[in-house]
Amino acid sequence: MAITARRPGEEESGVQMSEAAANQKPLLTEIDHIAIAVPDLGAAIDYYRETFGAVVDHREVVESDGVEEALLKVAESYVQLLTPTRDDSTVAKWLNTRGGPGIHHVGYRVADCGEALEAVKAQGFRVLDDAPRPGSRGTTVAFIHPKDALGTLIELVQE
Ligand code: MC0
Repeated sequence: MAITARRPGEEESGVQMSEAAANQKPLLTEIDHIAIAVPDLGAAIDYYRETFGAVVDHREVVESDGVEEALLKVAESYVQLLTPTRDDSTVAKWLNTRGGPGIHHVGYRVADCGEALEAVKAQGFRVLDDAPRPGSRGTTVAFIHPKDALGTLIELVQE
C-alpha cells in the first residue's frame, strides 16, 4: 500500500512514499560533500584558502569519472572542488553547458551504499549506477539521476 508523504502544515505534496520507506530508518546519515565543478582547480583552491583559510585535506584523480578533486574539510564534511581531466568527462560537459563553475552534486553519507541504492531503485527512481562502485579516497558510491531527485545530482557515499 502506498501512503502520501506530507509534513505537518504542508499541502498535499503528491509525492508517494512506500510503506516500507516510511517505516525504515533514515538512509542519509550525514552530508559527505558538496561538489563544486570548476574549470581551474588551482584557482579554486587559492580562492578557498585566501578567502576562508580552508586547506586541501585530500587530492585525487579519479580516472573512471574523468575528474580531479581537491577535498577541503569543513567540520565533518567536505567541499569537493572538482575539475575535468578530459574533454569527454561529464563534468566537462556540465561546465560547458552551464558556462562556468557551480554546484555539481551533493554527496550524502550512508551506512550501506548497496542497501540505500536498492531502496531508491525499489521506489522506481532512476539511478546512474546499477551497483555500488569505487569513489575517491576508498569510498563506495552510487549516483541517483538528477531528473528523479528534485534537479540535484545525488551521490550516495559509504566511507
Ligand atoms: C546534467 N543535468 C544535471 C546535472 N548534469 N542536473 C543537475 N545536476 C547535474 N550535475 C541535467 C541536464 O541539465 C539535463 O536536463 C539532464 O540532466 C540530462 O543531461 P545531459 O547533459 O543530457 O546528460 P549527461 O550526458 O551530461 O549526463 C548527466 C548525468 C551524468 C547526471 C547522467 O553527469 C552522470 O552520469 N553523472 C554521474 C557521474 C558523475 O557525475 N561523475 C563525476 C563526479 P534537461 O532538462 O536539459 O534534460 S565523480 C565524483 O564525484 C567521485 C570522484 C567521488 O566523489 O568519489
